[in-house]
Amino acid sequence: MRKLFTLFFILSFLVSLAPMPAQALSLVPGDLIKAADSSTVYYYGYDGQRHAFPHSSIYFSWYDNFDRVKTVSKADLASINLGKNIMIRPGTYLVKLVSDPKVYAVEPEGVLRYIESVSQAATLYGGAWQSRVIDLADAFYGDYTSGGSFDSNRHPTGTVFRYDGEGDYYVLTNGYSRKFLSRVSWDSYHFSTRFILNVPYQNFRYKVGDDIQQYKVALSDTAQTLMGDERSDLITYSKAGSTTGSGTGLNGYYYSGESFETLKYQTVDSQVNFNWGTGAPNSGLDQDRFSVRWAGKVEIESAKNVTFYIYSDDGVRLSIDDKLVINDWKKHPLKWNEGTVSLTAGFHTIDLEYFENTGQAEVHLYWDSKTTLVPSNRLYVK
Ligand SMILES: [Ca+2]
Repeated sequence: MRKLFTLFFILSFLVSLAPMPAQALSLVPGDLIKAADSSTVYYYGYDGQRHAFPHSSIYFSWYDNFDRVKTVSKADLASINLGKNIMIRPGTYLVKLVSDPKVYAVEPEGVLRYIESVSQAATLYGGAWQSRVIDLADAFYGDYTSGGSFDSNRHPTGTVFRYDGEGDYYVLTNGYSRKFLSRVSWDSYHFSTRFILNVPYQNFRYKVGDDIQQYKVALSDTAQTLMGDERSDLITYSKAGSTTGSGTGLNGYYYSGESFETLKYQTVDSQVNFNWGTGAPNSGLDQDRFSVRWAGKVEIESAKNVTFYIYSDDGVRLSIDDKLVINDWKKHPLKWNEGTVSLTAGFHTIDLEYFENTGQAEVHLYWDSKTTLVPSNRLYVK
């Protein structure tokens, strides 16, 4: 192995001394090239280097066929510096390494994120998720970087998708959906339609990013070597001025009985901010002895400790990501409860339960302070 690396080093060194023939070859960044006597295909990158596709499955995460591959002389090929290997296109295949049972999604620049469970895989990719998985030899592992698991149920950056089979195509970048304004702009990125994911709008409602109107080189750079602003188009994109989400509220389930005995009706409540006095929330319920569950997702803009405050009469329980944060399931007059939880940026499940015994009935959900109601645009029904 050491001998091989030494040889590689010497070759790289010799190659670096050779004159650059790109002009004579009239190659442009983005070209695919191979030598006449070899089957190895290279990508000619924006860094002026050639980058090998180390395996056919990696090639087919980027391209559907070999139509665009140009054949050059062996000498011309050898005179172009050899850069790093091409990695799987972000958001395409899921990867399993031969010696590792985990299944990984691939984000830009070869960041691997493991999928925690079969149910998470099915939520992200549907029942046929296994058809996206390819085996990768351990030898390629060194090209990639481990990025841990997903923070929440979102698709990897680079995923191309449409909502519920609708006509518009989007690419997901850092949690933002960015629409391709035309098929022309779509075609210039040579995204393969094989990887377009149908995303259920009810389960995933991504923040709306800027439409893709002008050519963004980072979205098509197979070698992923760009730096600066162009790189940020792919890696660190965040919509300028965007600080709020696109939520509409939580599912509200209203029951007769203090322990969710009989579901009477269901609605979407834009916030949890109710004072029913001594009355009933709805003509379908009695004024006493009812219970309500609000369920959905809450969106956190950036990772932090979040304190939730609830002002209620009577009892409440609040769970975030199935973990109890507030638990005061008792009869009581109006009072404050609070609980703090460390949350990552993104979406978290929220489940708020409330019951009314008799008399006054009131419940309000705040965060950060006792005067800031959790706004509806951070609350999602799913
Ligand atoms: Ca009461």
